[in-house]
Amino acid sequence: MMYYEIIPSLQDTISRQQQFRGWPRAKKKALIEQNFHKLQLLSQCQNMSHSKYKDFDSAQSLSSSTTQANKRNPSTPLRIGILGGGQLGRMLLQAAANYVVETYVLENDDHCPAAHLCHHFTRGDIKDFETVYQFGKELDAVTIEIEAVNVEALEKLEMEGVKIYPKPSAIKVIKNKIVQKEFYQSNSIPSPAFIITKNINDLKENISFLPAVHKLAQGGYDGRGVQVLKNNDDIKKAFDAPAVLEKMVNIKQEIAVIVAMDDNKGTAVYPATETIFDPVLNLLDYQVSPAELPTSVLKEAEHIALQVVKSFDSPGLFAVEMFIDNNDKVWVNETAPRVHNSGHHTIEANYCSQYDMLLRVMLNYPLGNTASILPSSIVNILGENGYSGAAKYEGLNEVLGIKNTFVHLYGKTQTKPGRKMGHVTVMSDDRNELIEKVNNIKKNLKVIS
Ligand code: AIR
Repeated sequence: MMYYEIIPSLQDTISRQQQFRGWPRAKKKALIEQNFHKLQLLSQCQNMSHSKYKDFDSAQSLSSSTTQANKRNPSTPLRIGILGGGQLGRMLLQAAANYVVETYVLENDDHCPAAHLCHHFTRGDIKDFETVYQFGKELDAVTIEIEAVNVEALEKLEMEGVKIYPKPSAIKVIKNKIVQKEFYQSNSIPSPAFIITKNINDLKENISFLPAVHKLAQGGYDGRGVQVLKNNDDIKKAFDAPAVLEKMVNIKQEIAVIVAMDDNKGTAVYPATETIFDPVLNLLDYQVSPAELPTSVLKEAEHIALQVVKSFDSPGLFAVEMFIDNNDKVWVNETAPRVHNSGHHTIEANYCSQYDMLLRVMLNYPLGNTASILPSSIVNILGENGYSGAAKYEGLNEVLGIKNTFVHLYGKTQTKPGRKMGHVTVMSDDRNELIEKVNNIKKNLKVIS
């Protein structure tokens, strides 16, 4: 084949060149992949170098039958973007340092916990279409560390060939609690009964549904956007915006199961974690892992968590939060489409951490071993009540003196009551000793200003 068969006219080439300039990296990469043999022939006829496209991994592999994993040259850094730069992004970057990756973070605060751990930091709004699109268009893969992101931009990036973990379709469902509840319903996933309230009047008309939990459809996290409504007196706490009113379940135990799914639908499930929530702040106080529950309950929880992730039909890492009621029935509370607070212990206490696992998924490597090495607990270090301002830590010496204790401070410069400032992992094969240590850590470690 002669080169003029590929490029019919010079004029056409020039206009195509201009057109390509505006294309995202992933789209150019896909075009090269599709036309690799033609490009190779062209290069042979013209004796030109491959330098223009040699940094595209797939251009270095000739076989179209090899898998994506094999096609990727492991020496070429995968450009990974993270939407959000909080503690979850920070811990993901800590794990990313072990791989051949080039990391990019988008967050609107350049002093955020992840800012100085990535190769490239972009200050910008993760909720803004254009900002997210421009950030992602030169990347190979993008993940999220918080749900409040612009999904439409992720959808466009996905269409143009950027790999998004998890798929925007899953983020879209999870991001809106009304849609998430409807999704469980339509996929026969057991989740507490609910009604939708569009505003406060809707809620007042459904008082007979109380006691219930009122969850804001969009934007809530870390206890924000959730209110327990027991009776009429609690109406003042309810949201005057689209929300889910979820029937209260008699909870014996709350647990979370983390599941990773790779591009070929292979899955890895972590042992369940018992999560203990702060009743006032509505956020994780501490957790114990692996959960000590009857085998049949654990099996059921694992089965349901897998059912949830398979229904989302998306590669990535998910944390499925569940309730066990007084009759040992398992209910899905909600799912996070990302690395999760209930999985921090996996950094030290499991063979493969949740962060390492997500990177394996994104890099197309085999999934890791989820087994626990030793039973563990994590205690969330929350900003102390009554203190706001530049963060100061008290009691680090005492806590680090406890055997098998690992401190993670998130580097947030400003503390405020209830803000997640860090966590401590403690490991022991004696469960009573674990709880004793948890109480010790809670008593000693304080974040004040
Ligand atoms: N996060 C995301 N969803 C739930 C939680 N906890 C993490 C993410 C996010 C950070 O909390 O890492 O970036 C935001 O924390 P803060 O304290 O800045 O509100």
